[in-house]
Amino acid sequence: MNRVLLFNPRSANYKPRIPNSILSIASSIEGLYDYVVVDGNLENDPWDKIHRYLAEGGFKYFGATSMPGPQLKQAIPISKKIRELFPGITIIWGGYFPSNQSKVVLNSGYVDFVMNGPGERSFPALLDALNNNRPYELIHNLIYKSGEQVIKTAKDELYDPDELPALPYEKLNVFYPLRRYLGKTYLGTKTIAYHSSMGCPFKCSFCAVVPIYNARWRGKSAQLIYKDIKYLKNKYGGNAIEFHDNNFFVSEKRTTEFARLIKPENMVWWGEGRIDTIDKYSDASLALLRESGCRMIFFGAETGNDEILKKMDKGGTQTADGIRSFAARMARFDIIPEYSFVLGTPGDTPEQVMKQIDQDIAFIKEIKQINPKTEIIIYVYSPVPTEGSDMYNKVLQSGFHFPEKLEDWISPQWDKFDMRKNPLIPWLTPEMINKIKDFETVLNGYYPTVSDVRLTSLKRKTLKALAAIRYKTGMYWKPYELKALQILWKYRQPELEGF
Ligand code: B12
Repeated sequence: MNRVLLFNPRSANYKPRIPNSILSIASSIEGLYDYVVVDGNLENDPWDKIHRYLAEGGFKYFGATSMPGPQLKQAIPISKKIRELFPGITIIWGGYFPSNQSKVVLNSGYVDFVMNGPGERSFPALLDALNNNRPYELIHNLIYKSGEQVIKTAKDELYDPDELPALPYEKLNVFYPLRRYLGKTYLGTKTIAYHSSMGCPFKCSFCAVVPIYNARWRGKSAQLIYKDIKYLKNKYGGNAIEFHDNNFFVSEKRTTEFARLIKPENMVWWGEGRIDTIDKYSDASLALLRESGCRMIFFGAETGNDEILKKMDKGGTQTADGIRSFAARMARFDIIPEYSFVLGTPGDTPEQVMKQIDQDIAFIKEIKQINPKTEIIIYVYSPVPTEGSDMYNKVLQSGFHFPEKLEDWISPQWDKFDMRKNPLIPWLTPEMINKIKDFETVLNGYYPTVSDVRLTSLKRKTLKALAAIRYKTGMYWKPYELKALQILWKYRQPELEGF
């Protein structure tokens, strides 16, 4: 028997979403292999379930997906235990973390293969090679060890998403009722998580998508997206959509075609896009997006400093002025821009880094003045290995290095690193981190996010009143009173939890 166990480790918010990574992999072996899915987001003790499956026998492969951060807390110990107790099982990891950190993953000794980016073609090809004792060295998108050497095979061209098999929603429903994945969010009571494209056509020097997709993007056609959404709506009652694409809005034609199709369905939707891309959309297109239910769009604004924007390689056309005028333009169409900023990027001296943090704080306040509905997400810069970029070179020069042992990624020191909240970055002093976090607390007090559906209007007003003096005077230092209320009211942060 060649059974396959696919594992989605628990992510930050414990709020289940349709697990698209594992479902895409499942779709590639549908009808070829007997497989089961274990979802850490829906299990109190996923190891218990996994152990019971493996003890049944017949399993030859264990496939896990992982982002950096909390998912590793299950992916690492569980893979390790499987290696100890079931040494005959081949362990394969995929997703953003192992693709970007393949060396440390393979050196652990308990992961045999890493899928480097899309797995829809390479995963079945790998299983086929292993089952038939055939060489796997020529299969694309693979990383493995040969002796002490880490080998990366060639990358496949991006697949045409329209040609990939449909996701096996019905099969997932056998393991976990699909309804449990359609959660309540700011967008609706039954929110569908959907992923409609691969990659991103840009090469921002801080982004983890770049090493994997190398500025390539392909989108599923509007009709097929609509067909899937309609199915999930009719069969399971989905009434809102979160598009999880790295960049949903690359093609105005595709976006507007989708908007026209979805408009009569009365669904609210959200996605991620680029300021300069969407600013090129016509007024008619933007109006159509809003009418079709697009309520909010996530954008990487990053910083108000044009020099840094250039270093970030944002494609050259994103500028501070563009960020400002676009916030105003979105207000005209009643679409909320959700702007994310990366504070604490490397500088030549500590004074320069601090000055930049202050300037970014001032810029964020300016944006809020231009369009108070703008949602602000603040990240502390955490490096990703974008080899060759100026920014990453600067990071390396500062003495920064990633953990050398896989388990170190879940040590208390590192486990928050990729939550972009508490990075171990040489050029950022505790004073700088505190300033960023204190400002964030005050900002979230003065402008609580609309996406927190539990926060009543009374709570909002209380937070705002309490934060007003600090926000207006710039006294962000140690805002314990606000923090206490945010903890008490379980204030949610979209950057960590999604909606
Ligand atoms: C949904 C999502 C979340 C959700 C998870 C929801 C949930 N409850 O499960 C939430 C909001 C919780 C979240 C949180 C975080 N996320 Co997140 N998230 C995503 C997002 C938007 C979609 C993931 C997805 O479903 N993709 C669709 C599938 C089809 O693509 P895929 O995962 O790449 O899978 C393909 C291949 O990678 C491969 N593959 C994947 N898994 C496997 C497994 C096997 C066995 C095989 C063979 C192949 C394989 O094959 C798949 C099909 O081609 C991605 C961005 C993106 N568009 O992918 C970011 C992303 C993965 N997240 C990221 C990060 C950093 C985080 C956070 C750590 C920090 C943050 N603040 O964003 C937190 C904490 C994560 C955690 N571990 O809990 C980064 C990772 C960057 C990096 N440094 O590697 C991404 C890339 C966003 C970004 N551009 O920065 N996230």
